[in-house]
Parts: sequence; C-alpha cells; structure tokens
Amino acid sequence: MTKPRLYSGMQPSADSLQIGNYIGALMQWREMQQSYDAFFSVVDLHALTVPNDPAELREKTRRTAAQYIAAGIEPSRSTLYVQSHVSAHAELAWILSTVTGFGEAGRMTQFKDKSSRYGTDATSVGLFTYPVLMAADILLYQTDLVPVGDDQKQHVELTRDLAERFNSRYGKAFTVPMPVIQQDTARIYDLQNPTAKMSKSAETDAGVLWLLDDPSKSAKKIMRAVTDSEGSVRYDRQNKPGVSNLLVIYAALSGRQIPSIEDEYAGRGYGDFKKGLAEVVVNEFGPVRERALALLDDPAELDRVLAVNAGKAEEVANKTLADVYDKVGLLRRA
Ligand code: AQP
Repeated sequence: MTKPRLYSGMQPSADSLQIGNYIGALMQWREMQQSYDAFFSVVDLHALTVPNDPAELREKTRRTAAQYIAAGIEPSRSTLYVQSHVSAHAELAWILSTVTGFGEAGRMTQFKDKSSRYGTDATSVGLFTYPVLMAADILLYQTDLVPVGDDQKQHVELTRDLAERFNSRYGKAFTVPMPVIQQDTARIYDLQNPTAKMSKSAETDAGVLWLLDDPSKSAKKIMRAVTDSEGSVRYDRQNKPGVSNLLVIYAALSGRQIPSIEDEYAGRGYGDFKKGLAEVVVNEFGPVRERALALLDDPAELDRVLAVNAGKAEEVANKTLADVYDKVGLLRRA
C-alpha cells in the first residue's frame, strides 16, 4: 500500500535553527517520516524574499540541511532536498500566480504584517507572492498532509483554494492537501519575551536557544530566562508565560508530561528547575550539534546527498508540471 504524502520545509534564514524549529517541526517530521512518504525541503527561494548576502545564504542552506539530518531526518527514507535544485517550483509558481486573485493574495496576514513593518518600498513583490510559491511547493508533490504552525494555516488554505480552482478550471492536476496544525504545546516562546514566538530572526539573541550553540551558552540562557515572582513551577500560560514556556520545552525534550515535572519541582525554587531543564537541553542538543558539525565538515558529501534527493524530488515534480503545462495549453516542445 502506498503511504500518504507529506510535505514541509524551513527557510535557511539563520546560521542555526532554534529550539522552536526543533520542537515545533523537526521532532514531528522525524516521527512522521516513518508512516508517510515525506518530502522536506530547505526553501532557499523563499529566503530570497528578504535581503540576503549570497555567500551567507549558500552557507545557511547547507547548515539547515545538515541540521535536518542531524535531528534525525533520514535522507535515504525521506526526500530531503534544496528547493532551488528543482526548477519546477519556480515554474509552477508562475502558473499558479495566474489563477491567484490580486486581492486574495493581498489578504494574507503574514504579508500584511511584514509589509507594514518594513514599509511598501522595502517590501518585494517576491514577499507578496511568497504564498503562491509555497502553494507550488506543496502541490507539485501531490501532497496529502502539510504539517505547519498556525501562522501558516492561511497559506495552506490558499493552497487548497488554488488547487480546487485549477482542478475545476482545467481538469484534475492536484491533490487538495490538508494542513496538520501544530498543537499549542509545541509552540515555543522567546526566553526573554515569553509572549513572543521564538524566532530565527529575533531581534535579540538572549531569548533564543540555538541548536548549534555551545551547550554551556544555552545553559546560561536558560538560567537567565524570564520567569515571575511567584516561585512555583506551575503551568499557567496566561499568568506565568515564562515558566509555562520552560515547562513546555522540558516536557517536549524529555518525553514527560507537564504534571509530572510540576510534581518533581514542587516546593523547589526556579533555580533548581532551570538547572534541570538546562541538563535536558544539553543532553538533547549536544549530540545533534556534534552530528551537524560533522556533516558540515564534509560539504562535498552533504552536497552529494542533496543532489541525489533533488533527483528523487524532480521525478515527482516534473511529472506534475508537465501535466499542468498540458492542461493550461502550453505547446509541448518537440
Ligand atoms: N517558536 C516556535 N515554536 C514552534 N514551532 C516553530 N517554528 C518556528 N518557530 C517556532 C516552526 O519551524 C518551522 C520553520 O519554518 P520557517 O523557517 O519557514 O519559518 P518560521 O516559522 O517563520 O520560523 P522562524 O524560526 O521564526 O524563522 P524566521 O525568523 O526566518 O521567520 C515551521 O514549521 C514553524 O511552524
């Protein structure tokens, strides 16, 4: 029996991934690759929608791929590749842009947020059409499921609308995908500002735990994480966002339930709790970091693995693209 297909990706927007990317995405991908035919890409074309240094972007792309593998994505089981290595992504994005309404694209809240933050002159058309490229990523592979954070839900809804519109206008070319929305307990917040999502592009470093950081540096950041004055280790997202965030990280990485961690630290101070969490984080990330650094020590081998996987991705993607070209009436090259 064929397995249902899964698609997800991350932008190579920093030298290291952060713990939110690990807990919110990579840990789930690692689990899901067992039961799904999974495609995981490093979406470098998406990263171009904001200014980048070319040499740094190349390096970040390799680093992101290395961290996928170090975190347990198996390139012999899952199709792990770099988006720009498969030219069908950009080609399908063009076709989809012709069935996307201007107003429809303008309603995407992520674009509205970002463009109001940067101003229209500093906002590229690429940022505006970002969700159309994302739709192309997903639809090229006849994807059944797309695991995403709730901030991406609107983009998957657009993808579904475009797939349905295209299928009814030209005949069925796409599977209509379903989003799998990450649970709230998989959402990680900034250690210094625990009501804001932890992010690769956070303005300050002190609130972000990086996968590739020296473990002692991560331990220090945990010891300095913002808590509250109550002094009890208790989950209450509303009133105790700092402690709740630390509990979520603890539970996710140790595989334990939050109440059992609360029991363990009942009547003990935040210092003890933070020390315990630092140990959990260092134990989990130490080996991931070492594996990633070892992979990055041999970039030629990493590039070879990525090339093999790009070949696997291309086989599926080119088939969809050829069908779409036929359906919209492009003349086949003789
Ligand atoms: N704080 C988080 N908690 C849980 N999950 C998170 N993800 C990101 N931050 C958290 C998940 O990681 C994947 C990364 O997707 P992305 O790189 O395309 O962009 P993003 O979601 O915008 O992640 P960042 O780290 O905040 O990057 P920048 O700063 O570049 O925008 C997604 O699956 C996301 O849900």
